[in-house]
Amino acid sequence: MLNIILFGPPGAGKGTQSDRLIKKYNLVHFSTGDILRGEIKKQSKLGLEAKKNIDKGELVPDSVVISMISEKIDENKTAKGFIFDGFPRTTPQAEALDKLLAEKGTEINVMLALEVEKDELVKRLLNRGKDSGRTDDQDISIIENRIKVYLSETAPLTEYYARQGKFYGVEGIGTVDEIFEKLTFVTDKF
Ligand code: B4P
Repeated sequence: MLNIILFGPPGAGKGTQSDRLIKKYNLVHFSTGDILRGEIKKQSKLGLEAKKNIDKGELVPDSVVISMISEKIDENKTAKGFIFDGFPRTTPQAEALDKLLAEKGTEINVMLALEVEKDELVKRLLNRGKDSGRTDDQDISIIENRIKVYLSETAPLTEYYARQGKFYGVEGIGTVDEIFEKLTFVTDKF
């Protein structure tokens, strides 16, 4: 199996590059952001609770996203591999993911971390907010809070995977094709 974590701050290009990686390697895609937005659209209890966090630029509680991912892994027993986009975002999420994959006799092969500076992130997200309808992309103070939460709660995970020898940093500036080429230079080795 090929199991990839696509990592990076909000707006780094995770969703954009995931779409391409899935096609190239025939992987199952798990985007916790997409799953949560689907729940909000359905107005489920989970979605309505998650919306409160998302609209403030905060993370949704670990227990909620961990059980979502656990269910999705169970539903995809014959997958060739998984791409985790926007998950894990905290140390408890990373520990839970290691455990879930170990139970299936597999593990994360690589964390690909897209590196983009703050001004560019804000520009991309505000730009997407013009037509995406995403409430978390339309307000600069919410975007700044998402970046702040990323730096304090999520960025330390690079150390977690570096200790396992699985961390690869990739510059996320340039065209979508150029960045994809840099990512697949790493993933083609697995
Ligand atoms: P996500 O949906 O994961 O959203 P994101 O961080 O904004 O990244 P996304 O993948 O959508 O954007 P991308 O960088 O591709 O999370 C949303 C919220 O859900 C979180 O804030 C949190 O509240 C909650 N959540 C999700 N997962 C969670 C978890 N595990 N735990 C707790 N809470 C969780 O693209 C951004 C823009 O840049 C796009 O418009 C794109 O077109 C553009 N772009 C991409 N590549 C570009 C390039 N090379 N050049 C120029 N623009 C580019």
